[in-house]
Amino acid sequence: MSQKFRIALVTGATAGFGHAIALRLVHEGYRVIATGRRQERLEALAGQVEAGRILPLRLDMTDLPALRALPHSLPQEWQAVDVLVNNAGLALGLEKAWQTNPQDWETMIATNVTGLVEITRALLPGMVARNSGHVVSLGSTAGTYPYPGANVYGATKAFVDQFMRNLRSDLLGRQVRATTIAPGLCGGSEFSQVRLGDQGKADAVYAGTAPLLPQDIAETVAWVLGQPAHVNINHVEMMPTCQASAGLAVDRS
Ligand code: NDP
Ligand code: 8X3
Repeated sequence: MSQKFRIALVTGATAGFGHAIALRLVHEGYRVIATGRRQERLEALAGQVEAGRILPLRLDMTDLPALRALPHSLPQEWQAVDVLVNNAGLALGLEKAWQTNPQDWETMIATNVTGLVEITRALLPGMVARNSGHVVSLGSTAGTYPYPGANVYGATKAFVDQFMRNLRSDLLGRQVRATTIAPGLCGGSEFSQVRLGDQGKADAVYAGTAPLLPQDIAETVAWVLGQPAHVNINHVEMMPTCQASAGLAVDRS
């Protein structure tokens, strides 16, 4: 395969944002390593584009040995990853903190925090050695604005944002960029179905709204990556026009 295309690795490319980002980055001229647990979806994604432009890679973000084996476990011609899009992640439940399943908290932390930092740690040395690269991570408005039931999910996204800001500090003086994209309400993905475990409840989240869509996130990723080399977009917060913060809550009981 020709080396003329830059290489991006997109986690969570089997659905939602990651699927749209992978396709958009192929359109932008990248070769894309598309990861997730559902191999058949990755194969189908690769089948949507010219042969050799997407490498489907089954990768569980909680499998620390597999994450730590990167990039050397990749085919040689795919090892020089220029762009890492840390997109894989999930919310589980909307219960009050004391009513949650502790295992759900562990899963969110393992995926959204531990998996994200481990894959970043695995791929950063190559970017630093080449003095070229960009890490883009999906945060969330839930990392900034608290709401009932967001407990650990929102905290994982606050972690992502601060981790990325700290990366920027470490990377000062290197041509390796770091960005967080923090969307609000976004439909067209499996996020709410995974969170609530029920398609009807998931559909109700978006009823009567015009939410962000995965293509909007993919567009933002492409914009962030397409900035001139001297520009680092630190943090992008985006909401649909139908959403805004609603002020502080007061108990009057
Ligand atoms: P989806 O549920 O549609 O997609 C989530 C992706 O993450 C899937 O490809 C899934 O792949 C992957 N994933 C989940 N767990 C693992 C795991 N253990 N190992 C590997 N891959 C995993 O959600 P979205 O596209 O909506 O969300 C993408 C990101 O954006 C998440 O980080 C989410 O928190 C964030 N976000 C979402 C918002 C929204 O409203 N939708 C708003 C703000 C941020 P598979 O199951 O095949 O492994
Ligand atoms: C997803 C957005 O508001 O459901 O991160 O937490 S929200």
